Amino acid sequence: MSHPLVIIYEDRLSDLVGVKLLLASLARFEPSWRIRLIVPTDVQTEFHSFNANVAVDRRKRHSTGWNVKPAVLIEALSENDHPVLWLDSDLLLSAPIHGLLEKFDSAHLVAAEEPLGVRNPGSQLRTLAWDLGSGRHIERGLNSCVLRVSRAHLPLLVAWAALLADPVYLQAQGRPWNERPPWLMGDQDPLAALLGSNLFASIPLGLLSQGNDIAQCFNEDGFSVAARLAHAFRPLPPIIHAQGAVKPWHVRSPRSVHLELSPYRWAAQPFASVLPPADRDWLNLSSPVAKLLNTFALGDAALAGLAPALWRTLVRNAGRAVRLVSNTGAQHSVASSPRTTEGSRL
Ligand SMILES: [Mn+2]
Repeated sequence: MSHPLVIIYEDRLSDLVGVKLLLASLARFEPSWRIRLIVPTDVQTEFHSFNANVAVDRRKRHSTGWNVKPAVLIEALSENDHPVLWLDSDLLLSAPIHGLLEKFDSAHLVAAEEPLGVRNPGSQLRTLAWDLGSGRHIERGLNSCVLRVSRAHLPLLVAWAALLADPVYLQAQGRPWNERPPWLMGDQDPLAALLGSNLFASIPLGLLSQGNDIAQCFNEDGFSVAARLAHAFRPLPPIIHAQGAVKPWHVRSPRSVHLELSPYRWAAQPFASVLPPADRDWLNLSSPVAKLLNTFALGDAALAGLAPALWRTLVRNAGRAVRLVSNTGAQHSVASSPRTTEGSRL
């Protein structure tokens, strides 16, 4: 398969740190890949200095943020019959990834798995909530931080763009996270709905495995306890994702310990020189707790954050058990009283 055209998009000036690091890591590990960097801002950064293969596109698109994904993929596929690879700007490579992608032929849509702990994973709930006929159930949560597509996927991408323009979806995007239903959280939920539907169930899916292929650094345990133990004193997964609204380079005081100890910070170290000195503070540990945990872990990228990951996993599982018990209680009381209301649509 030919090299993919990489697409990176960022419209937030405060997050160009991630873009620079991703470009530098691509230059090191995938030096022959062409890159289209879409930055609809008037920032004057010389992106070529981080990666000679980058073509900068400053045009504004109709959508912004992650909702731009299908539109810019369709654009690139219409120009040329080559595979196109979307990479979130909060990704970083720690090794070459062409071998990972070449495991899947061009009929496959390649995406990443969500971290294990996310609530309500799987496509079925999303497919049904969007009123699409179910064609298959994809059990693992789907994360669209990496997406490799080809022209075979154009009808899917057109349908995805339509769902991302749906007023119900757009309205939900304006609400806080905890008020959005699982099928309207972000761009990847309508995509999972479509891939699980009978319209697109025949598209073979190549999922990059969380923990092995990609470290999903989401909260404390997105890069899980098991994955951290498996990578102890070994190289990190080849793709590192600084997943979530707060990024390791967002300098806030006090910083969360897990952000200080994010494997992303380790993976960023070799590329520190692409950042101006004022943007490098976050690359140093600052809190006594982070320094202590790092010392105990002998400076290992996977192990330094093990204690916070373990803590978060325990708390999450305890919360799940409590919800299970209280739901069972609620079901008992509903069963013993006359039904007065219709169940809501999912
Ligand atoms: Mn991301």
